[in-house]
Amino acid sequence: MQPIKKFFFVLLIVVIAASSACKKTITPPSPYGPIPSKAQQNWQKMEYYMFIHFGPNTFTDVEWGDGNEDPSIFNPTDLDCRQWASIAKSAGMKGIVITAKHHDGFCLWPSKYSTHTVRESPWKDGKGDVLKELSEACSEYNLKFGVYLSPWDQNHPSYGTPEYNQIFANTLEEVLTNYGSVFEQWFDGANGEGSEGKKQVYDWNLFHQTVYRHQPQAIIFSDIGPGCRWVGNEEGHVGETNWSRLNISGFGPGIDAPPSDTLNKGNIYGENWVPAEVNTSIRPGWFFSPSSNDKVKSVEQLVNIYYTSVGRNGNLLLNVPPDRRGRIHPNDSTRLMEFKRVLDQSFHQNLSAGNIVASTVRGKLDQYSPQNLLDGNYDTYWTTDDKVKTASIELDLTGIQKFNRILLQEYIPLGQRVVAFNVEYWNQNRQEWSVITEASTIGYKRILCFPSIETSKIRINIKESLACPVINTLEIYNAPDFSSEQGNKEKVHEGLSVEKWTVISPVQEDIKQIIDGNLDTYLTIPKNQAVVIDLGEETIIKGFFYIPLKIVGEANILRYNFYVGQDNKTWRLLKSNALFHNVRNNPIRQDVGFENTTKVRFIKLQTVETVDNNENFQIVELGIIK
Ligand code: FUL
Repeated sequence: MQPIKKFFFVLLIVVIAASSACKKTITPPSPYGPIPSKAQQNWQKMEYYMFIHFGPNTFTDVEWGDGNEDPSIFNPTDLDCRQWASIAKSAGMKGIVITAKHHDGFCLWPSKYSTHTVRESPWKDGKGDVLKELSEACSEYNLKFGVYLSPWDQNHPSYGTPEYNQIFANTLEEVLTNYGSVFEQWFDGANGEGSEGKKQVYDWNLFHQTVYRHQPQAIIFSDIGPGCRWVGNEEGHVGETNWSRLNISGFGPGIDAPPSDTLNKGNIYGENWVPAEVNTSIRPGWFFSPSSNDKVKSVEQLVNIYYTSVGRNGNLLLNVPPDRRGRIHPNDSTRLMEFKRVLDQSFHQNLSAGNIVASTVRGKLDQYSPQNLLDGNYDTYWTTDDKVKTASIELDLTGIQKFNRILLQEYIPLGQRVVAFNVEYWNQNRQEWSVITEASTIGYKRILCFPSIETSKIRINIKESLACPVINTLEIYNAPDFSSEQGNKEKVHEGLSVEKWTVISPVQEDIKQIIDGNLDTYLTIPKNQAVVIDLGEETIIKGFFYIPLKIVGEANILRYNFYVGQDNKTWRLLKSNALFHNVRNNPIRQDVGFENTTKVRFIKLQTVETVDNNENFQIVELGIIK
């Protein structure tokens, strides 16, 4: 080879070697830890969808039916699933999950494995099928369709026997094969008693296999997933720190679930990808009740829930229970539209444009440039070299902007990485950077809320990350302030002359607090002490209420006896060993009606069982319903 040719040959080799070395650094970061399946990625992008609680409880004013309800009570006068779907669509929701079967065992479809179904009801002469109507309405409105099915079944005669698991799997199969594609299978972990106190050991393996056989893409919800997880409360908030990772081995749904706090935050080094789904109701309870028509959550409450769910890396499953006509009540639909308007106003104008630079860019390549944060493309991202765990991005907004929200997204197909970060703004007066807000996790989506600031520059500092940060979106908004006037302040003892009442027992300091109408105070009382109230005069009552302490898992009353009397000696038992429904997970005010009105002077509430068998019980307020 001539020397000159040899020179060019060597040069070529060097260039090829160098460029292939370069190529190494441009490979995307490897996934870190567990990552979401394709189905979980699609599910996460749904963000917000509707829960429908509908069934016998809609007509009986209870939260948990006991399975003895006569199917003839299920008779909606004007059921219209297209109305539900059109409201969900206009509200910006992406799907609907319906309680196909709740704990009372009543099937909203004519199941051949049960005799307690719509077929046995007068609705449409027993020829109706709510699942058929809803699944069709969902496809018409381009919404995804999902199903809630409670394994706990207080009606089915085989509940509590080995045969039941297969029967439940058969009903599952019916639901998953007759109504098209199901995006989410919602399993309630509740595992109470069936008729005659029978208990059931659930065969979760069988249930899961049945789901995956018929709907392989379905996301399975339970306390511990595997598709998505409960957040440990029904109030509408996941943790400010929220890992989509969870350790599930050794745990199970229901009583075997990890502690609520773990479900709320996830596990930083969790072995499985089990993202959070925040389920809550637009009303205090899950089922419709005429008494909650004026207790629909305010726009302010809904907006807060949005920020503590979607804004914290969780999906929002918002329950909107249809009324006895089988339609969504105007109070709920109006509120949903008001809420949607606030969301639209808040997020319609993205202010994140301008010159963006990062302290470091993977391989110094355009492919990973911070410009990707602003391009609206979900699949392009800014990232750094593998060894980098702290970094900053700075956005020059080219002019002063006013804003109060920052939205960030981590590119979760490569796992969840960021542990801590903050946001700073350029303080023009002081000519220095000032911190706006500090936060922990990002995940699929994080929205930070802070008082409006005006500035020309912001900086995001990733302060700790488990692996090199991979961020695909940065958006900035100025959300409007809106009035919080619409809140519903509960009037606890409305229309009653509570000043005439005396709490005779227990004798305890501050005992008056349980009848003072103040929801901010509560008392702890030993379980063996009954609460006795002298109403001061003979009063005609049709029920009573108990307000538990509003904390999940608190030692509230679970089972009770309720007595009335004309004096403080001879008692008439009106409720024996009765259950406050769902009080562990959703400790809201419990209204209990009697069969007949009754004239009384004294009332007595006796605790039989507390949540988690605590020795004491909590009471915020006790009162009567006239
Ligand atoms: C709970 C149930 O017990 C409630 O009734 C409701 O269905 C809620 C969504 O899940 O576990």
